[in-house]
Amino acid sequence: MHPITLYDFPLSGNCHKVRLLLSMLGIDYERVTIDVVKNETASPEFTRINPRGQVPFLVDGEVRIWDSMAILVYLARRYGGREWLPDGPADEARVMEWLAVAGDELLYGLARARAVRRLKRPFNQAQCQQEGRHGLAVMESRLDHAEWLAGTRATIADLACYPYAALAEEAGVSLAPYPATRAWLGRVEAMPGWVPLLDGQPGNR
Ligand SMILES: N[C@@H](CCC(=O)N[C@@H](CS)C(=O)NCC(=O)O)C(=O)O
Repeated sequence: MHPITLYDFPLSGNCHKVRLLLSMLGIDYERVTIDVVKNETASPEFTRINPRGQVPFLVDGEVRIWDSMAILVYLARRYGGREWLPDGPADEARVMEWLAVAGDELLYGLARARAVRRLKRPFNQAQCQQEGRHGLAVMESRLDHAEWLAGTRATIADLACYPYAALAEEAGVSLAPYPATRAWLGRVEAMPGWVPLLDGQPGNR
C-alpha cells in the first residue's frame, strides 16, 4: 500500500514537476491517471475530491493538495529537509520568485501555446508564445551567470520551471536564443532521479 497518491496525466508538464521531485526524493507512490483530453478533470468523481478540477493533485494520508507549486512546497518541506526549499526569508523568497515565473509566464505562455498544438485548446497561440519567450528571457538572464535558478544548488525552483521550458519547441518556441537555459536543461536532466515526461522516452527534447 502506497501512502502517497498522485492524480496525474502523463502529458502534463505540471504533473511532471511533481513526478520529478517524488523520484528525486526516492518516494514510492501510486499514480492515478485522470485523462485531461477526455475532460475527466471535470467529472463529478474527480471534482468531489479536488473541487479545482485540475491535475496534479496529491493525497498523502490526511493531507490533500492541489496545484503543482503547492505540492512541490509540501513535498520539499515534508520530505526534503532544507535542501529543496531553503528557509531563510530571502533564500525562500528567491525560490518563490521562480515558482511565480513557472505559474505565470511559463504556464500562461509556454504551457498554453503547447496546449493549442497538443490538446487543441482555444488559446491565442501567438500571444502565449510571446509570453513564453519573456519567461525564457528572464530565465536566461539568471542562468547566464548561475548554474541554478535560486541559490547555489538545485531547488524546487528548477523543477517548477523545467518541464515547460524543456517542452518549448512543442509550444512552437525555439530554444536557440537561450543557450544558458539549454545548458541548464541538460544539468537538470543529469540529476539523479530525473525521469522523462513519458515513461520509456530518453528525454523531453
Ligand atoms: N496552476 C496549476 C495548473 C494545473 C493545470 O493547468 N492542469 C491541467 C493539466 S496540465 C489540467 O488539469 N487541466 C484541466 C482543466 O483545467 O480543466 C498547477 O500548477 O498545478
